[in-house]
Amino acid sequence: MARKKITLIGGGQIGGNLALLAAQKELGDVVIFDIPQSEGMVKGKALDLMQLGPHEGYDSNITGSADWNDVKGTDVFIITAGIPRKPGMNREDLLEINLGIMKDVAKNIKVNAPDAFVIVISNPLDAMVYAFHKVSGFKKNQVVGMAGALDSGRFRAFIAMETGYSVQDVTCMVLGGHGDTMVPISRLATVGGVPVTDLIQPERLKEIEDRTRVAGGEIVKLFGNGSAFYAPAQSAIEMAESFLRDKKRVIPCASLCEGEFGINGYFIGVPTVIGSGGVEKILEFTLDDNEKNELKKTLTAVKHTVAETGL
Ligand code: A3D
Repeated sequence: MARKKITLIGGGQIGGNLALLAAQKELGDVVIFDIPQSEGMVKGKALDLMQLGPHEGYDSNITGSADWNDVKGTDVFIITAGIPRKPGMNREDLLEINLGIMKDVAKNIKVNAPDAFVIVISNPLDAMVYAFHKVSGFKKNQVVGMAGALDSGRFRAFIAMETGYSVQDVTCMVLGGHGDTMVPISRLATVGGVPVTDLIQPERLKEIEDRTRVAGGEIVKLFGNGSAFYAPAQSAIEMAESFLRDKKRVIPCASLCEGEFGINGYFIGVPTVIGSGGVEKILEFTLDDNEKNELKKTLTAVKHTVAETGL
């Protein structure tokens, strides 16, 4: 069977880690694509990763490029093109610059790989994935945003840090927009099947939820120059792997809702089945009144950012 082709649009902090993880998991051959001014940087990263192959034992072919012709035949794109946050910025502050970039990327992907599956990471995420979908005209199952996977992972990490139990046994989901209004569903979080609400006092759990909501900003502040990249890269790779290997994993992703959870016409974080058909299904479940209210609030925030795209 021919190898799959994974193209990373943007070869910066997240892009470089995506390439490493894709190769380590032998998901396929990897193209790291960036603007002409960064062509040397992505070609260098690609060569460096080829030279890691003998140590790690992968046979993935990794190349760097600034030529859209090289993305032809791509099975899955992961888009990080754009600029990241600096301290004091919220994700919405990136909108103007990243929207222009996303429009250009969407047009070029549409021309060169119209059947590919596309995972968007660039911020502000909910608006960027919306913009990609609008400009490309791709089917809704072909386009998804990575945010809930990361936000849920952060919530899991904090619960493991609090309880001292293995993070492997912590399950939970964070729904809604990728911003301070995101909705950690603590009611359904468990450690090895034991409800987290029986393990952590309500006030402390509330603090952990609050930390989860601003976890990206906590790292931005520490870095002073850029945003998180290790966990975001791994989160997107899990989504790409589920698509390429038809795993049908259920991951909170920014998917286009058409009536699910009472939401219509917006990409927002909901439990999503990812398989060879791309976004195969959104799993709806009954929310309690508080969760419904929180979801309404986060939808309002997402609508506001999407409106600013003018699309
Ligand atoms: P960075 O290291 O700056 O990499 C971005 C790369 O995009 C740079 O190499 C740019 O040269 C490149 N680029 C710019 N314009 C284009 C273009 N038109 N075509 C191709 N490449 C281009 O940033 P990063 O990797 O740290 O972050 C990338 C994006 O992900 C930012 O917008 C972050 O805010 C976002 N991000 C999202 C999450 C989510 O959970 C959604 C988490 C972390 C970061």
